[in-house]
Amino acid sequence: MTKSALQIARAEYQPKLPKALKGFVKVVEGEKTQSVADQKEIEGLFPHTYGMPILKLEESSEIPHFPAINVGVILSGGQAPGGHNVISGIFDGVKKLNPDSKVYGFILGPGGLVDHNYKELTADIINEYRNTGGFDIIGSGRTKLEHEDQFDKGLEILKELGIKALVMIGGDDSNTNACVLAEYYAAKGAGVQVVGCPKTIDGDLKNEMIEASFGFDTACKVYSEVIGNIQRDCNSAQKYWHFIKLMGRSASHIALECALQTQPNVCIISEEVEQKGQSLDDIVTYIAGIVAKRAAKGDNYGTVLIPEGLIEFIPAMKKLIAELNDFLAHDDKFATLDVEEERAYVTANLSKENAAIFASLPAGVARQLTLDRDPHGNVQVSLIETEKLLSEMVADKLEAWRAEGKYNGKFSRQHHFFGYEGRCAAPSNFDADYCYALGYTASALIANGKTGYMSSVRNTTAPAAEWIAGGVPITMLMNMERRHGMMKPVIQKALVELDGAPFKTFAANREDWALNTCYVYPGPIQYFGPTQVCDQPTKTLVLEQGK
Ligand code: FBP
Repeated sequence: MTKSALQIARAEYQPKLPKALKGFVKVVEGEKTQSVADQKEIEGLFPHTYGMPILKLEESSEIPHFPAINVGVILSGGQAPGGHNVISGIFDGVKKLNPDSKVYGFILGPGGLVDHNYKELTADIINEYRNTGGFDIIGSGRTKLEHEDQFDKGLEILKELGIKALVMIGGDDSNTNACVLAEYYAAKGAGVQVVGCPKTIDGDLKNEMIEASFGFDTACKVYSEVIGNIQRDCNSAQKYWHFIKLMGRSASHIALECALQTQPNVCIISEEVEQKGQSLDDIVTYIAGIVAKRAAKGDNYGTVLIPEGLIEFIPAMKKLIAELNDFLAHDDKFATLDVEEERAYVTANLSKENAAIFASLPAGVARQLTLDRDPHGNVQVSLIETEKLLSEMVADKLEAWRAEGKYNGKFSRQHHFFGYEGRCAAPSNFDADYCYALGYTASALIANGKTGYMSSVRNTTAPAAEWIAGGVPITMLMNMERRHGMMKPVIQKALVELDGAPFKTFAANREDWALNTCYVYPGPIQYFGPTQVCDQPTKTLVLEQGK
């Protein structure tokens, strides 16, 4: 297989580990925990895995004797840079504890467990994938593990392969599944532990114990590089407004981080839109206002960042989507209709208020809202062309203002969507190190018999040697939410906090960035060179930690 020069050089990179993980470790128990909300319900649903203590890994002078252990790994959901390093961390960790240990990968996500589709990950295979992007070592998938027959089917193959522990590498939904599975196997006395690792470029799986989900760092750096390039082009030709949609299905962490890195003229933050109760027209008026003010100075160009999940945060749209979710989850007729019949049928079955909003939407957006959910019941927002919808509406608004004599500029538009481009990039040093440490930590949790935990690595704005490794009970992150029309225990999504330092920093500067041209050009991720260029964490993390 032909490899690029970077691939060859990068294969030699040895990820940095926290000091505590360099030798042998012991597990130190901390405080008992409770769930973030709905404690009674969550405890009732997870009697075997609720309330467990937080765990910290510390250096140990004793040389432990662990029996060989077979571990299964699953990559679940959207790709995120660093997944291969989580697996190589697990592999190196269990091999260090006992060289006869084995790692099996389930193919194409959680479905591989149910379908008994797997392969043993040998040293040769692992070495091919160290420090590379992507999930192609075993592939990923979005099958939701929620039924007991799936758990039992999985148990058959785990028993057959002598697998004592399963590591689920995924986002909030997949780690919720990991917790359900851990509880089920514990209740059954199946002898299989389940441990999770926090993955998602969206950055919305975090709390005080999980500082970041892996992949966020690299993906934001890739997007910021290209936004910077567009801004330089924009500033050179001075003739286009660029509308750039950025991935992040719910939370706006990616858009906010990219704004902090590149200082665009506009960045919409969905959580603020929701808090202020803004309508689509409010957002359009805000963007058009900035276009008009810049035009008055002769600047008929600029950049607008739009988070992928925006539509779902506009309060009126949110109500509409919630009713659509409930209705479509229980309706059998919709799937049998022709495309032309769909809209009228849905409109007729919605409440008056939602029917009016649904009827007012452009056909493409309305249809997208009724199409297939992902297996977790989420609308597939990456398919909604919000960047075009907004630029179209801004153009209409500017024409209306022109007619009233309030605007006299030029408004030529370009559209971009950055999402898939960043999900499989070669992990930055931060993600390469962080992921390797997460995997290594998972192996220590497994060796110490833990189940229902998520691997946690903290203090990540300090040099890697000072990072703190441990485990957080997954039940601690849970609350009850309505999904597919039913209340379900799920990990609470971490949205952008409007009183948090990253948003406040953005809000304090956005007017200046809007009217003046203050673009920053971050350039490409650097893998070799001075630490201040190569090992920088995200601005979000630095600001959140008050540094
Ligand atoms: P995860 O939460 O599973 O990591 O996926 C996040 C994401 O990359 C979103 O940003 C995006 O909306 C979605 O996946 C796209 O999903 P798909 O890969 O199925 O098109």
